[in-house]
Amino acid sequence: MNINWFPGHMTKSMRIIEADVKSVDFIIYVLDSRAPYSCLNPDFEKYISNKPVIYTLNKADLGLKSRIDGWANKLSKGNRMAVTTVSTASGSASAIISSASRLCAEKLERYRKKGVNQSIRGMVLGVPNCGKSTLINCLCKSGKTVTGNRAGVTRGKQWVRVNNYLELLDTPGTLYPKLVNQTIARRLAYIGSIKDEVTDTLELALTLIDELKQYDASLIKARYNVDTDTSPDIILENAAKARGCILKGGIPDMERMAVALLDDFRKGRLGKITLEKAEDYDIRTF
Ligand SMILES: Nc1nc2c(ncn2[C@@H]2O[C@H](COP(=O)(O)OP(=O)(O)OP(=O)(O)O)[C@@H](O)[C@H]2O)c(=O)[nH]1
Ligand SMILES: [Mg+2]
Repeated sequence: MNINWFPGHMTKSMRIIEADVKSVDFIIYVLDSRAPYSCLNPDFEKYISNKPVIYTLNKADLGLKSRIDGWANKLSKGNRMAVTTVSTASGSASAIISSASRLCAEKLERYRKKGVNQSIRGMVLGVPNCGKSTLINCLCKSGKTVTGNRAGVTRGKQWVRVNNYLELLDTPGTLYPKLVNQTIARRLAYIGSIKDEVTDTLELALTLIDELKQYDASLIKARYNVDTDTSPDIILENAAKARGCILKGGIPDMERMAVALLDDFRKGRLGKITLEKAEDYDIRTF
């Protein structure tokens, strides 16, 4: 399976980002805490250039705290800082608003001294489905943007006022034109940033089992009550049998079990999982 997904609307999104980035004071770069490295889009770097960045390790409720903290430390450098968020719950907003105020303190002070009523403006970026629109709704405590549990919900840009001195631009999730690294592509698919229709669900579930075996096999054993000292296809087959996912004639329904396993991972039913460890990656983009 070779995963690639860069539909026409993403080319349009990149153009929106390129055009509007010039008029913003800072960037909120949303990452999914389950695979932060895979969410770092190298194509964003040329647009961000020297703008201050708030990395948001979102969906922290689904990730492993120690690894998320490792990423927060690694990504906080110079005029880039990182915060951990759960956008679906209240309580994440204040960290982002205070980070934005800190990063743009000089500008806010200048506006205050001049007595002008002008807002600082931020652009919210990230791969599809990482929670950009949900984060904006969390910040302004209302459902001003449309959200949804699939990739590609936001299709155009939308300015949203958060408070009397902060405005944010929601952008459509964007990937990179060529996903050369298929490990990254698969991880983006596990977390729902690549739509299921362009992947082979069975193959994806098998590679996820392989990753989870290396990550912590006990999570699979605990969820499906199967022996994990064997190959991913036997694990999936045994999980199907244990779950009663059986076709006519007693054959395990591998396709249905694959869908169930991916759903379990996405909803956090396999436990708190962050597949990537900050120490293993060299971030050379800044
Ligand atoms: N568990 C959990 N789910 C979240 C969190 N943030 C967002 N979600 C869910 O993730 C899904 C995607 O959220 P969106 O805000 O639509 O994502 P997006 O990045 O705007 O997606 P696109 O517009 O497609 O690029 C929704 O089902 C949200 O409820 C979070 O912190 N934790
Ligand atoms: Mg959106």
